[in-house]
Amino acid sequence: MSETRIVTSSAPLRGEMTVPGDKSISHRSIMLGSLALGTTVVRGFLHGEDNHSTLRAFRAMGIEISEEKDGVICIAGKGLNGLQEPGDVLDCGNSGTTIRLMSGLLAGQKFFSVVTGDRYLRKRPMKRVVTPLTQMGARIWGRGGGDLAPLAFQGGELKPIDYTSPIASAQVKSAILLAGLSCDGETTVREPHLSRDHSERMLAYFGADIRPFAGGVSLLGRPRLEGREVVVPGDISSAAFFMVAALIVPGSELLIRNVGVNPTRSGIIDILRAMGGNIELLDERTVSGEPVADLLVRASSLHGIEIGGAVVPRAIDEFPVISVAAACASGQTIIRDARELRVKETDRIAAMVTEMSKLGAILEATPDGMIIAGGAQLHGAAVESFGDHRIAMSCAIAALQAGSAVTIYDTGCTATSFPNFWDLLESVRQ
Ligand code: SPQ
Repeated sequence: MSETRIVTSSAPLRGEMTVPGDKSISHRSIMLGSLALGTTVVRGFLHGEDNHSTLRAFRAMGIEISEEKDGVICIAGKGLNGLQEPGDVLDCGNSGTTIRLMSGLLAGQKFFSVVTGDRYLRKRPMKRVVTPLTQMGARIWGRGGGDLAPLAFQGGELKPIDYTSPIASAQVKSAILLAGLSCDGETTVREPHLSRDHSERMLAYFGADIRPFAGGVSLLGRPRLEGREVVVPGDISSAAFFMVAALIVPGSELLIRNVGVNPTRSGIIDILRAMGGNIELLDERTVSGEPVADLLVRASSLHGIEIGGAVVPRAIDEFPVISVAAACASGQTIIRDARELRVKETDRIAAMVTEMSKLGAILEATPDGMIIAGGAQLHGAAVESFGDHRIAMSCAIAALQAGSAVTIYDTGCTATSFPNFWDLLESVRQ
């Protein structure tokens, strides 16, 4: 995986591009397609390493999943009771979404299973899903008192709960909803702010009785899910790197086509616009139950802002690249309420502060965010990704504005979410 890249500063970025399919939606398409009856065809599936971990796990539980031409995925769904006991440990690789959502699903199966992941995933907290699932009656064991993978499940009957999550997390919410599929009755999840709602939208799209309300969502158990065609839009978290690149490199103008703009994910657009970014949404439409648009982004003079509250979960994966935009903006940016960044693939607050400082940015970590001075002239240096795809790509975007070459170590991790990132970056640099 380890790979070193050298990125030099950029002339304007211009032209049209598309980014690969949405990672969150691609995971859910495999999961719900497997639990539905009949065939699910997935177009625009993200062929990244994280989604392949999900795909392999469902194959290991007896689901036939084939790859057709153009990367289209066909899933022969077997219904809610169609999964089989896997013959081996399910390896979720680097993917938090795979391990946490599958935990919800495995808790309610009639078999034994074990899930694990790479050295980064085995450090990420699992109590957040283990606690509510245990309240539903799940039997789960794990390292660190049940907080760390590998996790073992002795599946069985679950009972529905009404759970108030202390954090806004789509993975916690989705794990409980997936466990709720196997229950008799209504499962409810409440959260402090709305996290991404792809699971809810896709469950409804496959025919589940699911009702969002202010502050939460309820699902009626044992639905009949029907196989569907799912068209996955481009991932706004991948588009975010090119949005920031086009905004900070003078003279740039990029049209990024076919991007998912679900309001629970589009916090990046609101934040960059609030910083003075010129971003237009064109041809807004709905595809497979998800809002989609083309994004026209023009270079802009950005200024610092304060970011906190409900927008944070709507942009949670974009804070590494938001910190790059903030470093290139005039004035101070303060990011609050983003403590969750500390338990991603790496501690993304610590990682961005140390690596952006090496490039000459002036920023400091706070317990739940960062304070970024803005206006610094970035220069070349050698930086680390810490094995985190979003750190590697954010450093590459910062390098476009640096006075000399930036060396980025350990960039192979970009394949987890954005396998053609480097080729696309080259293709839009003039
Ligand atoms: O899947 P993973 O490894 O957790 O991926 C990340 C990412 O940056 O790609 C986070 F590290 O995205 C999460 C996101 O942060 C994907 C996700 C989902 O698909 O449900 C939800 C968010 O996590 P959480 O913990 O807020 O629910």
